Amino acid sequence: MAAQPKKIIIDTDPGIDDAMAIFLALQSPEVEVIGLTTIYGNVYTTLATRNALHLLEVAGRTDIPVAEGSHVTITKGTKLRIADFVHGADGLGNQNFPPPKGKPTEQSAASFLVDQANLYPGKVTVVALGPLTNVALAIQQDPAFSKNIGQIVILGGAFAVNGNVNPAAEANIFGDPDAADIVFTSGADVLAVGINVTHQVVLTDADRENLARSDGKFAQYLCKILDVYFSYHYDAYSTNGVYLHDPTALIAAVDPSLITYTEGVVRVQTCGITRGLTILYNKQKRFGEVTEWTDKPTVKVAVTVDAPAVVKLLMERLMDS
Ligand SMILES: [Ca+2]
Repeated sequence: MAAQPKKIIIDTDPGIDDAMAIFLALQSPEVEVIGLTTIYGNVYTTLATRNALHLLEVAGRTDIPVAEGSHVTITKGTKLRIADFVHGADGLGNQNFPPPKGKPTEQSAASFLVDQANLYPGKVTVVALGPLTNVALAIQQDPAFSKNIGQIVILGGAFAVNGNVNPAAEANIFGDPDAADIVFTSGADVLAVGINVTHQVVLTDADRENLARSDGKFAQYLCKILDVYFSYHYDAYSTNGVYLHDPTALIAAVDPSLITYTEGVVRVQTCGITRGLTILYNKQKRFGEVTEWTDKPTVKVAVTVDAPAVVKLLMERLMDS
């Protein structure tokens, strides 16, 4: 008998690569999407919610609930960094899609996360594709959350490489470094997929052309929204391809055999010029002094990825009917 699909909740700030990851999840028999929770990042939270509802309507999956997340950081910060210059003002490639018909649940994202973790202890994976405010709020709301949640797969961090907001920080961690530090030190089963890994996974112009020729369920929709994302990458990195950040993290939840990881303690810098920096202590040295990493729980940090296999899986599923 085939294994039961893994229940996942996608915490998301759609976002062009979020859209790819959500569609990929919906096309993957290995996982059952039991909800989307929304967060600011690529757009403000209100628009993230609207886009999440819209994407589920495009997919014909309005049975999946959307719970709206926090509009401010865990420290109640309202000065948010919004990456609309990467994804378009609407977050979805400036396509001016009509507003969705659906509405989010009455429940907040954090309460939804807590409830689902209690309902299915050890069985729910959160795939966090934006700043970690909602997940940190769930940890604060319920002391048992970090034990009850199955795994938290984080797209975030830049482990021993430059960031993508500035040389120190990756965007999702930079969005709420205090929340990220809470999640990394929570004791939950955390797997972080950082840009040291996702920068190895590129969707090329040739892949996009294949997508354009496909009559797969999501192919034409994605080709439309990808233009803005390709333009940004050309301007920022001089490449004719785009990094598959969010889909790679999603695939780490779908098929963990496509990545390898190391284990250690991760702390996040929460202030100063290196705000958002993620530092992994690999436990190879026993420090004489007590440090900020001492006695903190370990997490998993992805180190390698089978990039061709990730792109192949993504393309197959997005071109599927
Ligand atoms: Ca995202």
